Amino acid sequence: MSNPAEHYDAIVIGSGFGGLYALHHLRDQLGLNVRAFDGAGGVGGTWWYNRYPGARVDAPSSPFYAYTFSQEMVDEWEWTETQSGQPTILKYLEHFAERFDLLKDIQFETWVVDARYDEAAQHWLIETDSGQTLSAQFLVCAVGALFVTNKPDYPGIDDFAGDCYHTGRWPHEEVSFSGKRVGVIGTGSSGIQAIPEIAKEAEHVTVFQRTPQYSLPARNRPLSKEDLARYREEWDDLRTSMRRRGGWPFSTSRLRASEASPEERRARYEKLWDEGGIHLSINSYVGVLSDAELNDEVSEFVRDKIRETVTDADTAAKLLPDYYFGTKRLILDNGYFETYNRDNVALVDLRSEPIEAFTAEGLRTKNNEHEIDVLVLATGFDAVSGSMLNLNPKGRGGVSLKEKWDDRFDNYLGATIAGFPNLFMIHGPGAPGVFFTMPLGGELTASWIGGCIQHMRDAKLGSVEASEEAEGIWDAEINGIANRTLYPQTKSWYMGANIPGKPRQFLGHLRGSHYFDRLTEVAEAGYEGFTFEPASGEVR
Ligand code: N01
Repeated sequence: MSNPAEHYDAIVIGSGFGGLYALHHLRDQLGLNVRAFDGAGGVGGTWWYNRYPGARVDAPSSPFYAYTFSQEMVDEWEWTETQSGQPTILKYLEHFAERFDLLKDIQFETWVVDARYDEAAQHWLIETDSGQTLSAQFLVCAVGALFVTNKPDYPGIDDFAGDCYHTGRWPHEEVSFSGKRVGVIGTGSSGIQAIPEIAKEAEHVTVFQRTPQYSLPARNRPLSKEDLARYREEWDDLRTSMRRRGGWPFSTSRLRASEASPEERRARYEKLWDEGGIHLSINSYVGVLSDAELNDEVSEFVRDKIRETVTDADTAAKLLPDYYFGTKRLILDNGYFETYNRDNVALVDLRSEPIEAFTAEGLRTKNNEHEIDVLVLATGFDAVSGSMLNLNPKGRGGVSLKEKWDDRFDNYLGATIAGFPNLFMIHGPGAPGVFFTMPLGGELTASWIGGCIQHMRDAKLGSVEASEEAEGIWDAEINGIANRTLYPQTKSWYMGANIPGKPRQFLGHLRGSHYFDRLTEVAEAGYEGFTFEPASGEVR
């Protein structure tokens, strides 16, 4: 790498919720000289890429899936639905970038293709695909927990001659399904949101399902002016409540299932089902995600709903999930199960009828040929670790992240990695990520990173690095939490189980509020678990 012409205090990679806030915080609140890069053509991260039909936030209410730090932003942005669609969220992020004058410091359509730590200079050297070289003392990786797409490697898939779209890389121009026979592979959050919309337009849709899913009615509705006004008025308290209650300002149930009769429990599940959203999960009874017997009861309740909704009994049977409720990402849908009552929708259960091969005209399963014009891959992501490995920074001694994370995604606090000084991650492995509100999680993490940088500036320190011992303790802590639940018993992207050959490790922190308390405690204990080096020269 040639000598960098430009030096910054910090380089931020990514301009989604986390990266944009990191740029704002480090530049405008700490006064650092910051440059940001994004390979996309605009801000938005996940919301820039995932523009498939039906893409919509699955948060309980849009005002809480937003930045929380600025009362002015809360006051001026008019959310109109409880669960906003992708175009609205993208507009919101564009508005944020303009309002805080961030665009001038973000270089779009630019991929960081190399990042190496220079131990002597105590800074990172960055190379972009446009041939620029830059340096920065700190590298903030806001590269997205759900960015690297997972494309199935079925024999002949590249021979398919029709159009093929991945939900995570949806084209920016209009995609028309009118008069088309569409095949959709994948029934996670993306597939379940897209299928009802595609079915409204296409001549025929065949859904290829590997694992049936628990999906709850989203019950998206207009957000009343009164609710919005109340949120604005109570914003400070709501924000505190979000921070304390796992990302959302709602209380979770303290009711004990053992103190209610089966009839009372059933009535409660019905009420929560009618309310929609994630209420069945958080507001039924204590322990739904850790008590197998209680979970079985809620699972069966949802299966009954599927049986009631889907008129064809064979199709309904194929749609019944058989793992613990909530241990794969719970999905909020807008008429997903009802879609199977349409004449133009068919379901193929890949567990009994696997895909054998693709042809130019479609695909062949064990028992059938399926001719299709368009293939939609809603097959998810190499989640959380994938985007960091895609960047593959090289730390001390030139050791790459791919080498370090060969068999385990060791890190400290989901935000730092031993051997990679002055590098920070937002939503890294072991951070709460999707188990907390992503925008607030990004804000809190970026603020913690800013605090660490400020601490170093005040003390004239050149580098900060997590210790391997701290990584071990952290690993035990997050897995200890996960192992007290039913999550590890299910094959999911949370466990890395959706990607062949990926190490199996729980990729999130299940107690988001506790996690952010831990970040504070670590800082207050003088950044326990980190080692600092004095600045080797003038900190540039
Ligand atoms: O991806 P997924 P996603 N052959 O991994 C199947 C967030 N999100 O893009 O379950 C056949 O959940 C796979 O099957 P299985 C949210 O956090 C949020 O839908 O692994 N099928 C599964 O059905 C979510 O969890 C929002 O057996 C294959 C599907 O593809 C995360 O993103 C919206 C296959 C992938 O589901 C990822 O969701 C959308 C193969 N070879 C997403 N490989 C909102 O907030 C995979 N599958 C709005």
